[in-house]
Amino acid sequence: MKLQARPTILAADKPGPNDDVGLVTKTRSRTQRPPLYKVLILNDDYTPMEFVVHVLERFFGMTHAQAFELMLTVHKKGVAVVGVFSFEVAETKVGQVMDFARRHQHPLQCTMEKE
Ligand code: TYC
Repeated sequence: MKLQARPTILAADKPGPNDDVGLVTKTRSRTQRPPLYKVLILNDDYTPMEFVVHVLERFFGMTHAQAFELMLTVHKKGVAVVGVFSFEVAETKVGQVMDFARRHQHPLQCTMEKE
């Protein structure tokens, strides 16, 4: 017959009255929301209204009616928020609008700012 090796519990391993036994503690860390960025479109005296309407339809998924209304707001007030996006999406949209305006030789300006 074989002798079974038994684990020896040393004094140092034995739980004492102040040890955490059977307690699971969780550190709750608040989940941070990623920052959002407003994309703004600015008025100028030269970009044709229809071009701005087209930009809003093409890059911001607006209907013709929505785009026309927002274009008029920018025309009257000087600036308007086109949408709110993650940094990467906002950056892409600004780039697309600026590139499209430049290619058509219109001075239309589009910027982003942290919300
Ligand atoms: N003010 C321009 C015009 O009278 C039209 C315009 C509207 C230009 C909105 C830019 O973001 C703009 N032709």
